[in-house]
Amino acid sequence: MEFGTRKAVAQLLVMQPALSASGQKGCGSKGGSGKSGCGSAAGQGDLSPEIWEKVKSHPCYSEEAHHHYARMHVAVASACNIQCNYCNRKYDCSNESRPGVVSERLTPEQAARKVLAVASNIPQMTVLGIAGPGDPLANPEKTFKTFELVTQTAPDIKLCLSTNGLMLPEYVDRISALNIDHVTITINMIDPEIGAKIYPWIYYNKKRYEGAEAAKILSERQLLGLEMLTERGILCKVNSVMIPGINDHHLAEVNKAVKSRGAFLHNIMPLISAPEHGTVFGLAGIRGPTAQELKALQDSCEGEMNMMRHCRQCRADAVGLLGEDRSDEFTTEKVMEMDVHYDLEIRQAYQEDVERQRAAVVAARNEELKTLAGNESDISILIAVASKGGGRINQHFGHAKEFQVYEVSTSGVKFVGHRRVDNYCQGGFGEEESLETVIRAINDCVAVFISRIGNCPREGLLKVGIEPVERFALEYIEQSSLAYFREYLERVRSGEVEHKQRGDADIRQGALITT
Ligand code: CLF
Ligand code: SF4
Repeated sequence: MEFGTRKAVAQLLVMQPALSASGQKGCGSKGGSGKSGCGSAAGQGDLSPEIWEKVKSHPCYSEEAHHHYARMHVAVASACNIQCNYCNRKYDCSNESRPGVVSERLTPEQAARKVLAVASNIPQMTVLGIAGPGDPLANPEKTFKTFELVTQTAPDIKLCLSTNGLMLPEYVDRISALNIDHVTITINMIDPEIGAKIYPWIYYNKKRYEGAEAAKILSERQLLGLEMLTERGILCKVNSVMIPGINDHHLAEVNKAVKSRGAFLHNIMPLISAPEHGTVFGLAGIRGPTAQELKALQDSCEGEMNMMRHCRQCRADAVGLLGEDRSDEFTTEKVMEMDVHYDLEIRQAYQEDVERQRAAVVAARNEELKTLAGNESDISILIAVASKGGGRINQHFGHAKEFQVYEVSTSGVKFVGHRRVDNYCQGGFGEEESLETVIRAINDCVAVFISRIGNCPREGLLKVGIEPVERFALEYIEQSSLAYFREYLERVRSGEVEHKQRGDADIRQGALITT
């Protein structure tokens, strides 16, 4: 490699604090109906080399990858052919992210240029997704044209598509021919009576259908499309929105149905619902699930197949690591003025460094795990972590806009979700109200790991029994969680700490969404 290239990589590493903090951190299953290393299980596990190659740098298909690799969406698909009661695509606010919400709609040409601009500036951006703001397959020409243009100019970028599935069977061959090897289908029901409560209408074959008839057609098309894709070896993820009182008890059946048709991953997401969103569910007062309700459903389905728990329900124009949104840096106006230098060599060199960092995270975690050997206990705890990425505890309490939540027990450590919050530090001052929302969001955790925290929030957290922990600042999350857990068990055994079941926690309504 030329010196100039090495220098460029070094500069990029300096520019990306999330990845460069001195060192370094899958989802997976077989394409068929199997289950293997997902959640925070690291590395290839029992995945075939072919599948591993597809998932290892996809931030949605691998939990481990999401700490290191970014995705971007381009909002080229405006129209939709169905109506979901949790969606209102008229809403457009950059502080608010729900299905279909975007700031700008792009032509395929604008989108392709934006992809190049992002790829040049964010070398860990490995995936281009088209996820809206409507349905990509209700806008097939714009969607496929965008993918074609990107394949020609940035061949190392993985292509990803997210659809409601209504038109999927028609386009499976085109998807396959374009090497789009990741497809998400949102499947919220397999029972048309339940579907009628979620979908007021669909528009199919130039005709509008309503009620259970509409839901029946949609469900048949979704399941047929899923089968056709998996037969062709395309990795499929199924997203399901958990809607308390409507499909929450039905999603276990959906899980079985999609598993039997070869889905790779199931992502059960919380309904995001508030009256100000103007959605049917929001206006009707249908609430989203609590953190414990969501986790219980995900846990119950986990025995059946791999569950995705790190979804950030992103906007249809999101850019960056999951959990961050850098779309403001890449508006059409800014992209048109940017000097774009797409350099495959720089990108590959950067990603090789990421892989080294990632291997170091896994090695540190495995070493720490050994120290728990022989420590049998029924206790498991949740720990909240402030992280900017790279698998490290590298964020100040007051700057965190989300906390990642890990479950730790003597069997190991796994990522179980994230909680979005209003950041505590507003213009240099802490906000009492924000502290309350943070506490409600991580109320089920025994500790919060941060790089730093001020005295006021520290005292507020201690008062409600959440221990703020700074001593692992800049260390690896999983290794530190296991070390803390070992000490916690010792404190419980010595009587210093009484282990109690903690209460439930809120999932913030008004958080991110798309696929
Ligand atoms: Fe985008 Fe979706 Fe592809 Fe990922 S998002 S099209 S699979 S690249 Fe990912 Fe965002 Fe969750 Fe979607 S975190 S909403 S699951
Ligand atoms: Fe269409 Fe997606 Fe909105 Fe449903 S959530 S109405 S599929 S854009």
